[in-house]
Amino acid sequence: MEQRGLVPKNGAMQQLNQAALPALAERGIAVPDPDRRAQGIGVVHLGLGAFHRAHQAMVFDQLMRQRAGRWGVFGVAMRSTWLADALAQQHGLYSVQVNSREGRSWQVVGALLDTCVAAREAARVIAMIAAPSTRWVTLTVTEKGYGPGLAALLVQGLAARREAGGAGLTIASCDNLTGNGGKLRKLCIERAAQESGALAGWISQACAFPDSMVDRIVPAATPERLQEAADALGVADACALGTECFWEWVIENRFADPRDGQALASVGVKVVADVRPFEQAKLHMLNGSHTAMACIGAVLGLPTICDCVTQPDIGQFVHGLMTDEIMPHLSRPDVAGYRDALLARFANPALKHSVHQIATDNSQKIPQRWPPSVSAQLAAGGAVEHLALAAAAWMRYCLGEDEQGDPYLLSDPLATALQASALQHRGDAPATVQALLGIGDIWGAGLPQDSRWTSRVTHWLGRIHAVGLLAAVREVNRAASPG
Ligand code: CS2
Repeated sequence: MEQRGLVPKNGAMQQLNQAALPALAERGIAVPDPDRRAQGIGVVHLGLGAFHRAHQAMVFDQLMRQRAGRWGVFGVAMRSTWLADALAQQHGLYSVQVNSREGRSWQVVGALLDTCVAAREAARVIAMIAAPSTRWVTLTVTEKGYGPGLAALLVQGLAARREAGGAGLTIASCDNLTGNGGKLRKLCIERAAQESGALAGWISQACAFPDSMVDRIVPAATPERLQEAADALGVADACALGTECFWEWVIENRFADPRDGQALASVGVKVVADVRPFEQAKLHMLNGSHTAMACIGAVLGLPTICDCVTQPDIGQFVHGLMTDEIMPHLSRPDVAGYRDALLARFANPALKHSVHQIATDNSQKIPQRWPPSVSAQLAAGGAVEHLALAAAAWMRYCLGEDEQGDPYLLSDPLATALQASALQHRGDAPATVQALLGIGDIWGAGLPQDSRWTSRVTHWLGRIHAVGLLAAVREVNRAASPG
């Protein structure tokens, strides 16, 4: 979720670009390898949002500093033009503020060597996927991006590559989907098979689609952050970002060029045989709690995740959600330590991570984040009180108005239908639950039929109507730890 036109009020201030780097280095700011452009593009990245730029691009930047192969990035925005154009004006350079408990530091990232917009320049994207110098394609196109448009673009690029006699690629999905590599592989092969069996066969044999778990909290930029960048750098950066110190990338050991695993591991990426334990822990614990807090915060009028988790009742609720209803089904080592680290990350006051940003596309995110834990708890005969309250909070969120009566926009492909349903049944918990919990694309086929689940969601939605959301959160907390 990028914001356009956030230019600091610095009048004639010089802009961040290649010529500004020596002065920045003198200020003690980490700058990219001066020869970065000579290293060449090896990666085509689709989805130029904040997350990629503060995560994979920083890993590639590190590899470029070590001269560990060809990792320069051709950054493709899928639709939005302003960011690709702003980055082009800055020679692909942007700054990242890294916020830890010890303080903040700034770094200029130089992995992006060129940018374009897929909707405007599809032929360039196809040519770059086909270029002999390209070794990887990475993707952060969000949950809703995995459709026919993406498949067509990738398959056209891969067809051109095969026709030119090119080698296979590593194609790494970095979106918050379960089994993201396998999903992308299936999408590409099915699309290719519509054109030619030989092309589908080549993709399945020559290209590698590793599963990936990627993690770093990267809020959308704000005018305040851009101003802080200008103050720290002494130049204007329209593309500056803030993030936390923590980052994690766990990737399946499946590469078109097997040497890439070693290179990635040398800069801190975990290369493993099976990503699932890491992926499940991250999607269910981090993203699952995020979506719960996003709905709760939006309804209560709490603007950020930090505001939510540091409110004692909500903090206790999130702890209980993770401990009682999510953790029993995870196999990541030291999952209690993982929970405690997450709670500390959520409470980072510098991030100011907006609940409305996280609530964007809820209908596309919930399927990966909540139903697997609900089903596992029900199968084990365990409690689902926290998850049911989270689901009820989402339904209350769909009204598009907080408890003070202040309206907000739902930004979701299903927004119109969700809000219409919520408004139609306003105040009627059983009817709301029947309408919103029955959407199979969100909840799957089994859960809407499970009366244990639907009755608990109905109970908590009724309590939200009767006593308000925060009092309902307290009731869940009391029920979970009586006395
Ligand atoms: C968040 C994620 O916006 C959201 O849906 O839950 O972007 C989250 O911050 C990242 O996955 C953290 O790695």
